[in-house]
Amino acid sequence: MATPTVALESTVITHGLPFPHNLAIARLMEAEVQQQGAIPATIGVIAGNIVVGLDDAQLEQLARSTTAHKLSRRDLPVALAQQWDGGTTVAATMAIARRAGISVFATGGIGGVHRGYQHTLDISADLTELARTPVLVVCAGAKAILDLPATLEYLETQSVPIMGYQTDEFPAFYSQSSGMPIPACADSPAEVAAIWRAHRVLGNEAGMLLCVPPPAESALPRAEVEAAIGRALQQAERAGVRGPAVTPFLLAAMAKETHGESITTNTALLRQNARVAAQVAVVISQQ
Ligand code: PSU
Ligand code: MN
Repeated sequence: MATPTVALESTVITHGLPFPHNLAIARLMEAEVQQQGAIPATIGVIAGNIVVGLDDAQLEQLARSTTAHKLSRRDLPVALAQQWDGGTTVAATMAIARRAGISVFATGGIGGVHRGYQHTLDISADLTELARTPVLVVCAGAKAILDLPATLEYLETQSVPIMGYQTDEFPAFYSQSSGMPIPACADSPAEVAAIWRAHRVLGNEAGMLLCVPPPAESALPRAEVEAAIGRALQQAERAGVRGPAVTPFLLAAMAKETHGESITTNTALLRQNARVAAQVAVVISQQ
């Protein structure tokens, strides 16, 4: 029996949430995984070394750092050669997890197709990674700041299976529903594990998405979130933010616009996703 292990990303620590929330949530996610009898492996880069399973001092170092880089998959070669510290995105974490033999990964919201992509061509490398790297990603959907219908279309084109966890609707990260259906629903960790197993038996090399809605008690109403996103997007436009800076800028703007409520929601869903991922990893390890 393989040891159940859950990969965790670190861009959410370096660029997704402010200190000290980021450090607290990194520790809470690890604890959730452990409580289910699985091993947490938070992945990041320290002084040019890829670390699979950051220790507590390394977690704190990244959480406090104001100079750590946001590392997507394409940034890893430079980070290694030039001895950077950095938080790995979903894309980079998936690629590293696969090499380490870890097939289950928990995050908050994946990156996706940005609103206005017709003009910017801004499509997260998380999506291309999902198309080619067989890792099961447990998330609360894609971040609501994105173009969710376009993100779903992209995943369909790339043949990435997507399931709702006890829901048949695509969650909208801060809110439980987006109004968009997803084609499959899994009701238990065992059901998720069975679908994952079939995916791999078929020889599919894509990743797979398990979408868990944020916990009801901390989810935000969609109308309120949409209004805040509108204001956050305007601020990004005015500030001329482009490229990898867009997502961190919008997440920070959302925290301000919701008076910190988005951080509470983000924390709750990250914990929940870590727990569900660990439950699935335990079943997979018994197969
Ligand atoms: N989800 C969160 N907070 C985050 C991110 C996701 O709740 O900070 C990060 C992830 O690491 C994701 C990245 O891979 O944002 C996407 O960035 P981009 O849109 O630039 O690809
Ligand atoms: Mn981008």
